[in-house]
Amino acid sequence: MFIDETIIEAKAGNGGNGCHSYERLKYKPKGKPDGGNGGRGGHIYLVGSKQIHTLQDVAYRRHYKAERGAHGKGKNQYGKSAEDIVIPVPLGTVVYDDATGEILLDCLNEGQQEMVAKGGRGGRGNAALVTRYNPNPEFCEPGKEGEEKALKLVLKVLADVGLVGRPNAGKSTFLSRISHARPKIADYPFTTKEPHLGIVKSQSGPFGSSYVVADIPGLIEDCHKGKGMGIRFLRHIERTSALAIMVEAASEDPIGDANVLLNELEHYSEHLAAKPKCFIMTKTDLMGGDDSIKIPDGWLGMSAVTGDGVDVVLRELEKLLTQSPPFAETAR
Ligand SMILES: Nc1nc2c(ncn2[C@@H]2O[C@H](COP(=O)(O)OP(=O)(O)OP(=O)(O)O)[C@@H](O)[C@H]2O)c(=O)[nH]1
Ligand SMILES: [Mg+2]
Repeated sequence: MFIDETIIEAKAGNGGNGCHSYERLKYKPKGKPDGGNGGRGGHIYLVGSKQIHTLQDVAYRRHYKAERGAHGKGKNQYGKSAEDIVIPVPLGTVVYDDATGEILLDCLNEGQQEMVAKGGRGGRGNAALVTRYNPNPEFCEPGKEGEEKALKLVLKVLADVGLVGRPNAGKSTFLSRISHARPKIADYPFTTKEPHLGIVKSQSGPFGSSYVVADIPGLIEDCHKGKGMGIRFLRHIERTSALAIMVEAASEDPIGDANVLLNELEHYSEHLAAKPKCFIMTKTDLMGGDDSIKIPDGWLGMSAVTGDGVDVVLRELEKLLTQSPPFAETAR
């Protein structure tokens, strides 16, 4: 299952207690203080991983608790520090402190790591507490508490181009034509229920040898009010650099339909609606000869089934990508 939002509890380990102890020697009732320090509690880290694509596993476990540090012992033995917990998250995960809303991590790269809950320091044993004025401290410190936080994890997949269209516009068909991605395709609306990413080989390549295209569920009028599948999944094209607005040739009013789509984008965020974009009429193979007049000025036409016009669309997408660098936007 594709899960793109979850709250987890992270509790770092407490520090181990310091030890209160004295050297024991033959014929000497009480030697020098020799209580060791406690060990540090385990930290909790999140780390970006290319291997995972959803928050499902992270959400399933939900509670993460690191061990406490071992207590110090006599004979100046220090307690062992506890193991840290490292939680892998998919690239594109934004981590918020759920209590304050502060962003703790915006995970864009493989291996990018951030401590999200700090383990408590171990308490000092009485050996470490000796001072000139108190050579025999009769006390030791307890370990410090580990941090405890509720973390909100939101996945916003990383893609360069977002496909935007009504259900059935042919978004998934286009993605499967231009990449190895195989999203489900069918002639009923809302076939796509979660984002699919496809890697497209670049033709001109000024920004790299490939780029990523995201296919998301279809948008309908008023989906910002919760109609259809809502607009929550628009977060997955929030960080793209360009959008392809797709309207099928069967549309009575292509410009009106495109405006409905733009309006929904606007409701999500102005920033999203303002991205560089191109307008594409899909399924042109279904138009009769003269109907080509129907393609509005400045739009491109293509058929993902016959392949007609697909190259021109790809060239246009690359042109838009060179105008704005990939992953330009930060988390919101
Ligand atoms: N004739 C023709 N049919 C197409 C073309 N592109 C897509 N279709 C058909 O249109 C229907 C919908 O295509 P999808 O790719 O699933 O559309 P979608 O935009 O991903 O739809 P949702 O996932 O429901 O939002 C399918 O039956 C496709 O076979 C095309 O270029 N020509
Ligand atoms: Mg689809």
